[in-house]
Amino acid sequence: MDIIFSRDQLKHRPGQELSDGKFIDAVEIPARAEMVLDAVTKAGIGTVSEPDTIDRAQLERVHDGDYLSFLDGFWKRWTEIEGRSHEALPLCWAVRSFRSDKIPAAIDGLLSYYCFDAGTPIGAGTWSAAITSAATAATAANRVIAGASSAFGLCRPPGHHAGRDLYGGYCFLNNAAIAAEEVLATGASKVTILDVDYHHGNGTQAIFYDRADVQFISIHADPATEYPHFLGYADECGHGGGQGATLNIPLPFGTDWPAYSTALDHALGEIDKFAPDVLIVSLGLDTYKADPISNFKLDTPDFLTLGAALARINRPTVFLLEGGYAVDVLGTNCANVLQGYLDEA
Ligand code: OKP
Ligand code: ZN
Repeated sequence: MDIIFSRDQLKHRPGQELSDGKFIDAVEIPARAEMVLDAVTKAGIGTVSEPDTIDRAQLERVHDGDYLSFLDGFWKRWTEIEGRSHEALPLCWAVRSFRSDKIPAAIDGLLSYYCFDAGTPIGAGTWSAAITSAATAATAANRVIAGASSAFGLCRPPGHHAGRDLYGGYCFLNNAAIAAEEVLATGASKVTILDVDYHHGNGTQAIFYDRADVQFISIHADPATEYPHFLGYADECGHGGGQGATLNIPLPFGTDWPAYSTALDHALGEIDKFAPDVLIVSLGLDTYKADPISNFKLDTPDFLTLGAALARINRPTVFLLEGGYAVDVLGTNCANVLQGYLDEA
């Protein structure tokens, strides 16, 4: 299986994030990617190659142009015009009685406008890493389009929380959505994005909510009890032409493999019915029992079983890394999914 990665993706180095009401050391750190790279290489999953460059048109299939320009120019403005050198977080958001149709002029207002949480700092290398992560996803998609039966985009930062003009949840560009549009641009008619990250992929869902050509299925912690809190309930099924093309399977704290496996079987049955040309897996490994910010109970061997189950879909498959913060075991868990897939494929 081709593995795509660039060391430019290590340039995003967040220091601190707000979590449970206090600042903690950021968990979405460069070491995550290095651990995954090391493990997939040692496991013999495949050879690693650099992503192709990604152009603005590929990004604009998913993202708003003003949003992209904001992110692209942010660090220069923050440092050279505002005279700040610390990483940036927003302070207030346009909730309920606030207007959401006004785009502020001030940089702090813009941060609040384009961001939805206080856990996703922007620093000097953030844009470079994010755009390279998106390029990694697009390149992995292109390997499958070119005929490979599978590919792994070692994306970092992750993407599934990022919306058309919204970042948060450690995500800036929606890697899976960019990969899906890449596939559709080559003439494929249907793509499924299966999101197995512990957290609901609110960005991916929102981007494709009214679309019939992209099926979005997510198995995640119940938003009533877990981040991102405001999307991912079972009654969200798509809208308009996309009615029925979104499936959310929220699960309670403490979910272990037997219960997870039942949810997965449900998801796989729906994918079979949809019969996509390509399957994209938003591969979060934060369902692991010792993940520092999560509350499911999957164990390391369960990830082999997960990979094998995905192979039985029997479709060209693009794996894209999302979350997973138990850094020491993250690489092994990720390699297990890919190994389980290859053994079964
Ligand atoms: C990103 B991905 C709760 C802190 C939550 C944000 C989590 C973002 C997860 N104590 N912080 O889906 O893995
Ligand atoms: Zn997650």
